[in-house]
Amino acid sequence: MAFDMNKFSLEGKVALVTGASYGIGFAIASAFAAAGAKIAFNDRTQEAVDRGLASYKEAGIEAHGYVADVTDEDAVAQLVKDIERDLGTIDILVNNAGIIKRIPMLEMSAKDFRQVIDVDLNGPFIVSKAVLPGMIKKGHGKIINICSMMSELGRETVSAYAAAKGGLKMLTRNICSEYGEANIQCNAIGPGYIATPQTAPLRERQPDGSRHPFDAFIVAKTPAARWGTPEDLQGPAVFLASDASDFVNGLVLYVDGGILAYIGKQPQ
Ligand code: NAP
Ligand code: GCO
Repeated sequence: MAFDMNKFSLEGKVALVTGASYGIGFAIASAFAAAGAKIAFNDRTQEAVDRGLASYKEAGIEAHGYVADVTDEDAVAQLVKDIERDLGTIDILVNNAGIIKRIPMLEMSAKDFRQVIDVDLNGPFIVSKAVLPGMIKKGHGKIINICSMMSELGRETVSAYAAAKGGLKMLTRNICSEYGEANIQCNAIGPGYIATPQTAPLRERQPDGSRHPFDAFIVAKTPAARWGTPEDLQGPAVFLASDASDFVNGLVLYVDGGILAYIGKQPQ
């Protein structure tokens, strides 16, 4: 049977990538634009949106930027209205905006814990809830949640982040379960350790010029023997946003250089 490569095209689709003025979101939105999609993104401040718009322009991409905090239901409702007015109904949503607080659990305040859950878990709920009615009416939709290694694994200092990203994995499966019949595919990408501003503190050089111990630890823990780049996530994101993945639903696609497959280096 012949295969139509156009199934990977996003020509004419409207995509909203949250928190995409730089980092992983910017890379995913840029890939969507190359595949033919119209790009909308949001960030919390006008300053961040303006910086993002300048980066898209420099990359030759005509993106539309909006100020909206993903934890604010009214702001998100307005965001979706504005995108519908400017570009049309949203076909593809990437819940990318996220924060992390690396604090040992016994030192973490409930306020800090709640803030991480609010952005990383409540945010995707709020934005998905706002775009789903348009998708259902249109008869199709793709939601891609950005999960983490911490959707599967724990580690010291990231209790709130792990709780949120583990929850986001189950929100992914639940949206699939609840709206699959409406031709909505909700999947997730679970990036491994990716070099972005979020992970910069884990890669800082030591005063003597040597690698940060966590940096060396991650390279040893990754069969690919390197940190990932935002570009590593582009192909998987285009796949999950395209018609080529129409029967893939509720999946977390780990893009981690093999971390989850690996028990770790043997002692020499
Ligand atoms: P990043 O460099 O810190 O970028 C996160 C983006 O989200 C920023 O543009 C940020 O804007 C925005 N944002 C934060 N809070 C927001 C809010 N309440 N409303 C709207 N936008 C908000 O992070 P990244 O490394 O690209 O990560 C992107 C996503 O991938 C996150 O969900 C992260 O948890 C996940 N992830 C990252 C890695 C990694 O290794 N880097 C691995 C797995 C998963 P401001 O700068 O203006 O706050
Ligand atoms: C951490 C990291 C996480 C990871 C990522 C792994 O402190 O463990 O910063 O944010 O980068 O989520 O998938």
